[in-house]
Amino acid sequence: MAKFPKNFLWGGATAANQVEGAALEGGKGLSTADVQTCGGMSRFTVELPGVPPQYAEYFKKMRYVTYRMGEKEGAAIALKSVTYPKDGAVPAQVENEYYPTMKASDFYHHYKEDIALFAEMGFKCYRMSIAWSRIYPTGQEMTPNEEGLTFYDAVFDECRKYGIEPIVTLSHYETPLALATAWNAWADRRTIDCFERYVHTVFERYKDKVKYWLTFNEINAIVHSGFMTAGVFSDDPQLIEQAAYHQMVASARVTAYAHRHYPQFKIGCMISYAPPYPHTCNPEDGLESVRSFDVFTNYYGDVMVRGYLPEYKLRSLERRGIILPVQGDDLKELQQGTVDFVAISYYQTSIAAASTEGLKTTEANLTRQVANPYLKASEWGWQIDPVGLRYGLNLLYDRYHKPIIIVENGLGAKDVLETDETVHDPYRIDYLHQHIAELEKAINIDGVDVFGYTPWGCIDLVSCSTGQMSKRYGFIYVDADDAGNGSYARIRKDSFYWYKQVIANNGLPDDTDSQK
Ligand code: BGP
Repeated sequence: MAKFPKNFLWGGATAANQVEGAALEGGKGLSTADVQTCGGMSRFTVELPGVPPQYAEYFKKMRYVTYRMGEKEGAAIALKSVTYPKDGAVPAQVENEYYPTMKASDFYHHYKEDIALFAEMGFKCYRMSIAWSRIYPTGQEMTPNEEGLTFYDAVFDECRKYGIEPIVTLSHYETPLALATAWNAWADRRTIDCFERYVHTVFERYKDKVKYWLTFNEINAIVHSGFMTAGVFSDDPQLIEQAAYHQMVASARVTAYAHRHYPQFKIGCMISYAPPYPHTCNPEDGLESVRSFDVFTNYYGDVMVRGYLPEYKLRSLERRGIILPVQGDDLKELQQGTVDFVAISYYQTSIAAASTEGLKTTEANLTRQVANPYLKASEWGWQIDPVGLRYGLNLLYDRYHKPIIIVENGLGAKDVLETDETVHDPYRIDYLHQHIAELEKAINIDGVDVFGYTPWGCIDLVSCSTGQMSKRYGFIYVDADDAGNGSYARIRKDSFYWYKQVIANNGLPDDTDSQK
């Protein structure tokens, strides 16, 4: 089996809110993630109007956002903004609800042990995020929280000790909650200033410890959940579009700033990548495939990589009566703040159909979509498409010709901890094996410039869509259940030893390849 490029960045990925816990320790303020429940465990019931009963069951298992409205308390489905109350509701923690991010995997207290385990696997890099509310608890302070800064100093030092390159997301699905309750966070332009203040602080503080930065995690996911991604507790398309726009202006601004002040930095954007196949060769399906890819995915990359607002988007906004809050030098800033590389999450492809009536659907990352009859699915209904990774990488590289890093990919599954403290996860090894094999072809056969691969949730953590611990992705098992019970001990799964071999071999080892 051909090898990967020399210095290829093998590693793993996590996000602060899903792994750290200690949500109110060390001076941290609550974030938007900390008012989200664990799927299926809430005392509230949220109806999703117009959804057939077989799917309604699925949505009930998703995470809720709890809120207060005067004397009343309630909940909405985090990933379904149509369930958000119309007016006057304030997202908040309420009595008798369990919020899994408060403890998560307790990385805050275990980081030394966890990074040592990453090093044992041979990680070359670790993709993680900084919790903004650990540095600026409400987002509006003028001076940072020193204890929060010290924590990440310690984390980066620990990584460096083992030669692990940190790849740091500045905003991964968590905005200080106070910004959401004050003015719907990113829907308001003032959040750009707050974000800039935070980013300038961490750039300066960690300039000798961090080289790779990502601005916003899965920035395009905002169409599914304005609250989760941008602190917008509303389904008003005007607010959602302006929040995404503000994030892209902020991304450009901090990217240009980094290029001016820290030329050693490499800044990337991060996009949730689920490239569509046309449902049939009917020209209308083909057209829908181009259209949906542009609207849901390419728009964001086009702005952050190419530096301008594309025509197709401007026309579609115009048709919907939405006005982007373009001000002053924004357009020049977008042009001058283009990124150095493109990061993606890849879990599945999608299907574009001119009409979805009567078509079978399935769950996917953050959404439900038309099912592909050629593919199998995970226990959570996410379809598995390793060839789709090669397909997507080719499309992405053709479009931008920028270096690419895959910062999320992986299989969420229920693992069993055996009495002898082992976890046998051949399904995960198989999934990753197939994706790495296609990635290798994209690099060596197609010439796509991919410089790293960090499978999602390298250590078990809280699921973003469901809030469960039992939806596990890790090479390392964390002994905790959905309600936060357990010893939180770390246990190496079979995939841990397998991935260690992959990294040591800089590619799939011949013996594992011959098993295929
Ligand atoms: C992506 C998010 C991650 C992560 C992953 C897996 O959308 O960027 O934060 O959680 O999906 O999703 P889930 O946890 O819902 O299985």
